[in-house]
Amino acid sequence: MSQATATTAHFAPNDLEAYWMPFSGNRAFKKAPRMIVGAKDMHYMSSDGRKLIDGCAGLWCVNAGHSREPIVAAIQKQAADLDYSPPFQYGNPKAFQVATRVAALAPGDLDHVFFANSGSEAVDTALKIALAFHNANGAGSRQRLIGRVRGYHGVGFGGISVGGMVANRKTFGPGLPGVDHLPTTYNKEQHAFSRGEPEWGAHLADELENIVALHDASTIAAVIVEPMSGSAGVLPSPIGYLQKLRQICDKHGILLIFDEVITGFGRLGYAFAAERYGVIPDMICFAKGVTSGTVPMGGVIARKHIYDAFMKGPEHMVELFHGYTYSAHPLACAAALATLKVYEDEKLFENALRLEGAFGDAIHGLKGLPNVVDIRTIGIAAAIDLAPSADGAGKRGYAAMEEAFHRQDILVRVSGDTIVLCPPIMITKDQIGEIADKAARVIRAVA
Ligand code: PXG
Repeated sequence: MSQATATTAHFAPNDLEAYWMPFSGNRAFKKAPRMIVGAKDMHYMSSDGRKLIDGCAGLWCVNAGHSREPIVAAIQKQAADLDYSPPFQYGNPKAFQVATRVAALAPGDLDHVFFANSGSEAVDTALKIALAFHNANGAGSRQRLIGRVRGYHGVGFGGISVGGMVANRKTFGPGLPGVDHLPTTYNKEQHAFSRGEPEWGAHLADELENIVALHDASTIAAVIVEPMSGSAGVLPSPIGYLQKLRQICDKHGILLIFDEVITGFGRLGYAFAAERYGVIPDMICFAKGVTSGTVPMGGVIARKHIYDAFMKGPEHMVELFHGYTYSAHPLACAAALATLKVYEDEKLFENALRLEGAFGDAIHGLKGLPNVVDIRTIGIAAAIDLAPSADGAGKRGYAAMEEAFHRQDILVRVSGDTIVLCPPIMITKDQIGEIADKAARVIRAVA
C-alpha cells in the first residue's frame, strides 16, 4: 500500500445518510458498512485496515489491476496539461489516438469510434446510430430494436428496453415502443456445470427468423446481444449461436450490435469477444476495461459502412445529432492510452486466455459444496449459483457477500443467490487458487 493509502486507511465518514447508493441495499449497508479506502494491483484495503483480494475487478472493470503507476501518472499529468476541452467541433489529440488504438484492437473493418462515458451511454449511442443509419439510407421504416431475455444493457431507457431484466420492466414500465426479444440462451438442464461455450443452444438464434416473420425485416433496425451475458450470471453464447445471428441479420439487412461492455478488453482472452468467435458485428459497445475503471469512458466502434453512410451532405453540417459534454474527456483519453499500453506491454489478454483453464478448474472444483446448484466459467469469469435459503431469495447471496468482505478478505459480486467472480486479468495462478479457497470458505459459512 502507498503512503497515502496507509494514512487514509482509518478514515470513516461520520454520516452515511445523505448518500443514496446505487443498486444497493442502503439500509443494510448503513448498518454494517463495507467501506473501501485503498487499492493496489489485485487488492483493496478496507477502512479497518484489512487487505482484500479483488474477486470482481471492481465491477468487471479494473482489468489491469488497481492504481497501476503508468495509468495513475498519465491521469495526473493530463489533469495538469489539459483538464477539459469541448468535444463538439473541437478536438484533443489523445481522443484521436485512443480511437485509432481501439479501432486497431477491433477485428475487421470496425474502424470508427464514437465516445461516451459509460456502458449505458454506449448502448444508447449504438441504438441511436442504428436508427439514424437506416434513416440515412432511406430505410426509415427500420425502427424496431431486438434484444434478448436476461440481457443487460445498462440503465438508460434504451438499454432497459432492449434488455431483458424482469426487475427493470416491473419497476420502470414498458420502455421504448417497438422492441422485441430473443429467448435467453441459458437452459439449466442442458448447461449446468458447463465450461466455456455450451454445446446446446445454437438453434435459439433461429428465433430471429420468427421475429422477422412477425414484423417483417423492413421494420427491424438492429439486434443487440452480449456475447457473454455478465450481469445475468455469466451466460456464454452456445457454440455457433453468434455465427447464426450474424447470418440471419445479413440475410435481412438487420444490424448486429455486440454489447462488449464486459467482454471487451480481455475478459474472454481477447481484446473483444468478436475475435474469439470470429464474428464481426456492425457495432461494438465498450466501456469499463478501456480505462481499467480509472476514469469513466465508454463508446461505440462502428464498421466503415456505418460511418460512411453519415459522411455525406454539406461538410460543415453536423452528421450525427448526438454526443455528450464529456465524450472523449481528456482525462479518460489519457487513462485509456495508458491502460491499453499496460494491456499490451504485459500481454494481459494473453494472460487471461492462458489462465482460462486453471481458472475453470479451480472454480469448478467448488462443485459439491453445500447448496451449489450450478457453476459456469468462461475466460476469467465465473458464476456460482447457490440454492436460496428457506428465509427468502437473495438472503444466502447477501450473507455470502458479507462473509466474504468481513471475514474472508475477498470482494465478490453477488446477484440474488449467485456469486460472480471476475478478478482483474493481471491475476496469477496462485491468486486463482486463493480466490477459489476463499470462495469455498464463504460457501461453507453460508450453508
Ligand atoms: N452493457 C453491459 C453488457 C453491461 O454489463 C452496461 C452495459 C452498463 O454499463 P454502465 O457503465 O452504464 O454501468 C453493463 C454494466 C454486475 C454488474 O455485477 C454489471 C454491470 C454494471 C454493474 C454491475 O454484473 N454492467
